[in-house]
Amino acid sequence: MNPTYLIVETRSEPNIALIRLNRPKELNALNLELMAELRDTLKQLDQDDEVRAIVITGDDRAFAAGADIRQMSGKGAVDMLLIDQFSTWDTIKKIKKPLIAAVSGFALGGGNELVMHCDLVVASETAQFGQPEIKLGVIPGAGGTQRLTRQVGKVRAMEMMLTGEFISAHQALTWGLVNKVVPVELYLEEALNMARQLARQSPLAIRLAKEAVLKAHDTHLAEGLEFERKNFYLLFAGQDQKEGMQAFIEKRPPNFIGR
Ligand code: DAK
Repeated sequence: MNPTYLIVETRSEPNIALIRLNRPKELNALNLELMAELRDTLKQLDQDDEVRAIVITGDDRAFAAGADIRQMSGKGAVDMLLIDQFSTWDTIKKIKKPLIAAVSGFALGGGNELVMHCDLVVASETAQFGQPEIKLGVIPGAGGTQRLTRQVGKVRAMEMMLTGEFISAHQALTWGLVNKVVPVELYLEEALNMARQLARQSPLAIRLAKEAVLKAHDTHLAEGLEFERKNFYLLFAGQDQKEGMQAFIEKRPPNFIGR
């Protein structure tokens, strides 16, 4: 497999794989093709006995600025249903090896949801986290309403999802979204250090520990996700989603009408 939108390094260090999201001009926006490559790469690494920990990163300017708005803007509810991106995210959710996010710059929308699919998070001091979907006339679609609320609590999740404002790396640390904040020159190295530490442990114990922590975190999550999915599709049947996304593309403020 030769990915177009990822750079995958498995050979530079024993037992550690590094995946770089690689659409720098689009701030690593997660188009369908990138997500498919990420899913397939993670599945492959999960089956590789040599790999014991996986680091996912972007670049200094952006981890990922969310799903690709241009690709999504013209879609209707039925298109979204047929594309069924949820199965891709479900596969990522089921990866057994530990995933470490090394985040610098923007981690927004689906980008922040991807961070929340990881098990440990190292942020640079320049990282910004947000769920700005509300500004596009939609809501998070990859589990954000459920996972963010579990991680930071109701009022903080409400603040992020209803205002769409970003939070800083230090705020994310205080709110429990990230493990560590380090200077921008160090975030990747720090994430790799964490990966090295995990790679020294028993892979089986790591796998079962991850599974058990996720069990505590995810109980009743399935029901919440179903609920979020229905609401997400519903918004693609309306006009505000079209307006919100078109306004972004045309670089103008949206005019929402509530229909
Ligand atoms: N999609 C497409 N292009 C994007 C993008 C995005 N999300 N974010 C940035 N870009 C592009 C910009 O359009 C611009 O392209 P050009 O105009 O140069 O061609 C380029 O990246 C650089 O961006 P800016 O010029 O805007 O850079 P600034 O530094 O001024 O601003 C920004 C950076 C991150 C504040 C701004 O770009 C921004 O607000 N971006 C959008 C952030 C956003 O709204 N993200 C949420 C997207 S919705 C699902 C799973 C997941 C999702 C949905 C469904 N299922 C499983 C069904 C997720 C949804 C989302 O994430």
